[in-house]
Order: sequence, then structure tokens, then C-alpha cells
Amino acid sequence: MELPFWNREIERLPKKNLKNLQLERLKNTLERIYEKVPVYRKKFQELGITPSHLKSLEDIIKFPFTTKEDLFIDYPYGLLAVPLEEVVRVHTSSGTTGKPKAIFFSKKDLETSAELIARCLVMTGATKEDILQNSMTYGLFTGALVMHYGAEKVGILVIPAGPGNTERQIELMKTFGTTLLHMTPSYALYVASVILEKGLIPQKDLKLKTAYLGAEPYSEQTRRKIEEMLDIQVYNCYGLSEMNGPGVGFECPYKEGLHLWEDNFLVEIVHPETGEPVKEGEIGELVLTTLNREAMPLIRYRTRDLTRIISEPCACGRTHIRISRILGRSDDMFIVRGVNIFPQQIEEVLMGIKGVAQNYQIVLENYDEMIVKVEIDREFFDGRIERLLYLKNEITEKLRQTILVRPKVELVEPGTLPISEGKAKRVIDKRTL
Ligand code: DLL
Repeated sequence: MELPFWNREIERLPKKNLKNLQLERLKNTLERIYEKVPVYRKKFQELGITPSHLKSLEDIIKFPFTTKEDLFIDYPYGLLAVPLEEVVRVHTSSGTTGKPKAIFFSKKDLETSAELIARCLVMTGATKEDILQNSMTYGLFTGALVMHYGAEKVGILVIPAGPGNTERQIELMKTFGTTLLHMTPSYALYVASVILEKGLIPQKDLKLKTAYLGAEPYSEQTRRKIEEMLDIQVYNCYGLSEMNGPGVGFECPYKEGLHLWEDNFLVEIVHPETGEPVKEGEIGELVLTTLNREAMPLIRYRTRDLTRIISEPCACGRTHIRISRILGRSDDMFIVRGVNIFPQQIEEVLMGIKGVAQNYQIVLENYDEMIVKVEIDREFFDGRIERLLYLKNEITEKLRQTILVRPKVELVEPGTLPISEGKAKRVIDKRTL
């Protein structure tokens, strides 16, 4: 089967040429930031290094990391590499406390981010005949606008729905014949459950084909659950504001990892504590360098996201590197009874259990106890206590086997836990409140 490409030449560029292109762009980036960004010049000088120390791509490790904290030096314009009049847009990160990280785009940067989204969408079979319901938040968040411009570039009809008001979302799907969805996985689970509760039959009453889900971690089990509920294909879309927003990593139809566009980003995986490169294929923190950014180039940006590189060539023919689904953020990890736990491990178990509905919440009361509240299908509340007890035991036991700590499981009716329309807040840590 001949798979579609948006930019066949660059997407299939032989590895050697891709590396040469990366080296050329990396040199250029280092020279520009050394010359134009005092924050970087100072960092280079502290390490006694200049851009001329870069001879090969491997030399990148001689250069300094950029951390989230660095984005606040000379805030908000301190990392600009172009005069302010060249900047045409600002986006911010969805940080929950303090000042948001501010990321600036030139006209060319906006074109580039749209080009990368176009590659992603076409890679999954989208065409200009499609209709995309964009249910991410419009505004300072990159999620909606960056996707919007990329989809328009392909010629797709975009419905700028924004999140929330689920009844209206479903009406929009019916009215306009939505074929593609863009939303967070937690909201997609909720929307899917409302569609089914209304008695709609997705294959018959709706035209949905594909959902692009991202902006928060989710498990393979959740993907499968949404695919089954709506009878669609779900593709994982990864990104972060600091690197344009959505479309930094995106799955192809083989769904075996996310392709990262290497003509635009240099990928490293480092040990989250030491910052040293990990061995090929090992899990570590994703570190990204922009290679084609005009307004705000960032080098060796510490994403805090944990993943690993999949180095085997992909059957789709794209030469760009793949990373695994994000396994969690190094700062999402919590410790109960001395055991390191990621929320995603819990999600993976829950979503694979028959009877578990769409929503769950983890409550950390103290350092020894973890409560997992789980919404379960309505049919379980029929008065037959033994079925509930059986399910509760099954959930407790399966969680214990995976996370090695026995949680206290509470089963609740659907609709009890807070609904998330954007990024879900799964963990309530009462120890730090
Ligand atoms: O969430 C950009 C985005 C919008 C990506 C729409 C995908 C779709 P931020 O608000 O800056 O940007 O949050 C970035 O969200 O560092 C990850 O921890 C997490 N994240 C994003 N996508 C995924 C994903 C946008 N597919 C942070 N899987 C990142 C797991 C994800 N985590």
C-alpha cells in the first residue's frame, strides 16, 4: 500500500543527508544564539566554549542545557534571537503556578510549525476532504492554534470548537460531519462515554474516522478503549509549548512510536538526575534542540518527559527517529511506601479491566497510603454487592502486581469524579497541600 506523504522528500531523506542537514542547522543555531542572545553567550562563556567547538553532532553534549528556569532569565524577552518587531505571536505554557513560560514565534516559525503539523496529519491519511473538530483550548495554549494552522495548510475544514460543552461538541459532529477530532485523551474518554450514553451508534450516526489525542500522558489501554468505543483510529500527538506545541512527535499508521521531525529537532535522551546520555534504547529524559527556529531557538531543552528512542527503521519509510509513548514526567512520579510510582502505570492497569468506566483519581493521604477512586460502569450498581466486591478485589490485586503497593480502591458511579475538558488532574497529593 502506498502511504501518503506531505513532504515526501524530506520525510524520507536518507539518514546520512538528514544528519548533514542537522549538523549544518545546529552550527547555524549555535552561532546565532552566541551572537544574539546574551543569556546563552554567558552560559557558553562560563563553560569556556564557543560555537566552533562543534565539529560533529555528538559534540552537542559539550554545550549547556536549557532548563525551565532559564526561560525566566530576563523574562519575557531574554531568549529572543531576533528584534521584537520580527515577532508575530506569543504562546505560553499551561503551568499551574507562577509566571507562564513565554514562547515567541516569527512569521517563518509559524509557517514551520504549520508545515510540521501538515506532515503529521497527512501521515495518518488526512486529506483536504476531511473535517477537523479542534476541541483543544484556543488562546495562549499552543494546542488549538498550532493545530488549526497546520490543518488549514492541508486544506482541511477546521471547526474551531474549543473544549467543553459536550452536548454542543456532539451536535457539531452531527451537523458538520466531523471526521477528525483533536482533544486530550481524558476528554475524549468522557465525550465517547456521552456519545454512547445517548444511544448514538458512532458508525451510523457520526462520520468520525480519526482522533489525534495528546497534551497529557495516556496508556496504550486508553487508546484501545477510545478506539473501540468510537470505532475510530487514535493517533498519539506529543508536543510542548517550548518546542512549538503539538506535532513535535506524532504516530504514523504503524503506531509503533512517535516520529520526531529531525530536520527541526535534535533528539537526546539523558539520565534525569545526572544529565549524562543514556545507552541507546534506554529510558531517560527527552532533551530537544531546535534546529530551524528563528525567534527563540533553544538548545538542549530539558523536557522532563521520560521516553526512549526506537532506532529500528520504521515500515512507513520515514527516516525520522521514533520515541516511545511518553512514560511520564520525571516530576509526576510520586512515592508511596518507598516505591516510585507513575500515574500512568495505574491508568494502564485500570483501562484494561472490564467494568472500569472512563474516569479515575489518585489521592495521596500520607506517605503510606494511596487511594484510587475508580468510576465503574453503571450496570454494576444493580444491588448485587458480590459483583462489586469481586471487581474491587480484581482492581486492587492487579494494581498491586504492577505498582507493588496495595492501594485502597473505592468504586464510584460514573459522573462522580471531576470531568476534565483539557489536561486532567489525576493525582491529589494531600501531603503537599
Ligand atoms: O501540551 C502541547 C500539545 C498540545 C501537545 C496538543 C499535544 C497536543 P504544554 O502545555 O507546554 O504543551 O505541555 C507540554 O505535556 O512536556 C508533556 O509532559 C505533556 N504532553 C504533551 N503531549 C503528550 C503526549 C502541550 N502525547 C507537556 N503524551 C509535555 C504524554 C504529553 N504527554
